[in-house]
Amino acid sequence: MSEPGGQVAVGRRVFLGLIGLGAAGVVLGAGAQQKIGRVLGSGLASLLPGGDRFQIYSVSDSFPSISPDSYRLSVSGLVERPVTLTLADLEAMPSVSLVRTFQCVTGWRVPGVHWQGVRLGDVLDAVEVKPTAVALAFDSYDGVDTESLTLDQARLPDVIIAYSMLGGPIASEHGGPVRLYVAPMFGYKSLKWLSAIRVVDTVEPGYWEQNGYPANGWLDGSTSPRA
Ligand SMILES: Nc1nc2c(c(=O)[nH]1)N[C@H]1C(S)=C(S)[C@@H](COP(=O)(O)O)O[C@H]1N2
Ligand SMILES: [Mo]
Repeated sequence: MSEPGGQVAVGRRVFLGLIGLGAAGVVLGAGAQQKIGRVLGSGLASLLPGGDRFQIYSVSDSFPSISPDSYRLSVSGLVERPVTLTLADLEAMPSVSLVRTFQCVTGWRVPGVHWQGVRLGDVLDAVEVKPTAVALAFDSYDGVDTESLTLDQARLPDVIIAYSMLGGPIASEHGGPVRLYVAPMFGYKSLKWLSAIRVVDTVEPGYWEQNGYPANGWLDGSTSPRA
C-alpha cells in the first residue's frame, strides 16, 4: 500500500469524512468559511476511527508515507551553516515535552495531547541565522501545504519540530515522522510532513493564509505578529 517516500492514496470513505465539516466553523465569518470549504473541497478531511477525535487533514488528494530512515529535513536560506537533518539527528538533540489542547480553527479540539520534539529555536541556533533574516518558510512533503512564522514566533519555547505525538511516533496521517507543532497557535500552523525550513527576509503567507486564515493564528484570537 505504501513505500518509503511514496504516496498513500486516500480512499473514498476517508474523503466522505469531510462532509461533517461545514457546520463546525465557529471562529471565522461566513466569507472565510466559504473559502475554507473550497480549500477542503479540493482535498479532504476526516474523522478516522480511534478515541483521540483528531480530524485528519490533507490539502492534497493523497498523503505522504515516509519511513523514519528515509526522512530528511532541510534547513537553508539566510543561515551560516545549512544542514539536512535525519530523524536520528533530531532525536539526538535536547528534547522538550508538551501537553496541550490541540485546536483547529474550525472548532474541534483535543485536550491533553502529548508532544515531544526539538525546539525550533535550538535548530535555528545550530544553523546560525544571518542578521538579515526575518521569518521562516516551511514546506511539506505533500508538495502543497506551506507555512510561515516570524523569527520571534519561531523562537518561542513551545514551538517545536515534533517527532512524537499522542504518546508515540507520529503516525503518517498525523504528518509523521516529523511535523511542526506551534502550540500557541491554531492547528493549521502545525504543518505536517515537514520537509524544509527556509530562513527568509520576509513573511511568505502559507497555503491556509492564502485562503483566508490569519498568518498570526494565536489561540486567543489575536492576529498581531506578537502574542
Ligand atoms: N501538510 C499539511 N499540514 C497540515 C494540514 C494539511 O492539510 N496538510 N492541515 C492543518 C490543519 S488545518 C490542522 S487543524 C492540523 C490537523 O492535524 P491532524 O491532521 O493531525 O489532525 O494539521 C495542519 N497541518
Ligand atoms: Mo485546522
